[in-house]
Amino acid sequence: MKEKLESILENAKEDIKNSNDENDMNLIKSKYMGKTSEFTSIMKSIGILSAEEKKSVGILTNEFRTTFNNLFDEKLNAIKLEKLNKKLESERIDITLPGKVVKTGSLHPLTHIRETLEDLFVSMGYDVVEGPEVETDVNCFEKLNIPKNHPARDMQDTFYITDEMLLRTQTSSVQVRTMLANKDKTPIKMVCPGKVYRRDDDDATHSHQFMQMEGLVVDKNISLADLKGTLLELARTLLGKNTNIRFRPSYFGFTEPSYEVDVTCFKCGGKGCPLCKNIGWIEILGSGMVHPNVLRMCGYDPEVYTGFAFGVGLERLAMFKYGITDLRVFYQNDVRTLDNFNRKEM
Ligand code: 2U9
Repeated sequence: MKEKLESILENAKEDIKNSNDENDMNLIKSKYMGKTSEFTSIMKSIGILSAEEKKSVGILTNEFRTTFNNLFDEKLNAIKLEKLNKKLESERIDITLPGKVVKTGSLHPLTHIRETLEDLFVSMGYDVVEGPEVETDVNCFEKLNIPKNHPARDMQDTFYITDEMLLRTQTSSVQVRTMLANKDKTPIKMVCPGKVYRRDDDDATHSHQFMQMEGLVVDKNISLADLKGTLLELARTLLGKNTNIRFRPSYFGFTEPSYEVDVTCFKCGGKGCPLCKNIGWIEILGSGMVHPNVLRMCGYDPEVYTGFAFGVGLERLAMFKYGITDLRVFYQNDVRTLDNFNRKEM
């Protein structure tokens, strides 16, 4: 019996050695361990052996099975590993090949400036409020202390739709609407970005339509110091932390006192250069303390409340910041020009 099993094992070893794939291995398994195999008939015959023979044949068959299974598993694992390696090799990806360049869009410079300012003011607790571009004469002029025949109306040549309706010349009408709608007269902190319209002939520095952002704060005890601190923050956020500001007296019907605000030139730091025309300062916005008449007409008692307001033209800011000399590039939307702003640092 021993010789018999040894001879079967020899054949099995030879077959396993010559096998090349999982199919071969399946055939080998059934040839040596299947129902009709010699080994199975030996196992079946154990039943008729004497107790002593049973014991010795049992040991031999166990040894046979263990050896066969070990050889079989070892070969099957080797075949599987080789197959996997071939598959990995055939699916190999050359990660050093250059990728396809995906062209991404970029923010329009005006959008970038608007969003920067909105983020700053939201971080200081302001609401961002928008309103209609077609406005009433009352909201755009009357409530802002610019009555009919007031010279300020000549300054702002307006697109009138009817005697009473017009294209807004400034976003101030949004603040007027907010103050009038605020029945409880609670404090207000808001910025209003948006398009405004003036009857200008378009050239490198004028446009009949442009972007503004105005701010308004109304509360008890609001002072010029609050306005100064706020505008210094605005200037430093947009133009860098070393920027300084100065106030020059001016006149607007809706504020008293009124100021034009200059920033130290961000090209030369204030020493004087072609950008600031050797002055060291560049005017960027207008501001002031809300006129008592405006507070009253919008429902706030000027004896109790004070406020400050400011307005800034976004094209003008972007032109200085990015060295643009013709504001028409903002509206031509030439992708090549806009691509120039597709940088991380803006
Ligand atoms: C209310 C009260 C006061 C808004 C203000 C300016 C000063 C200003 C200009 C900047 C450049 C317009 O785009 S620009 O030509 N704006 O100088 N705007 S104070 O004052 C307000 C607004 C609303 C109720």
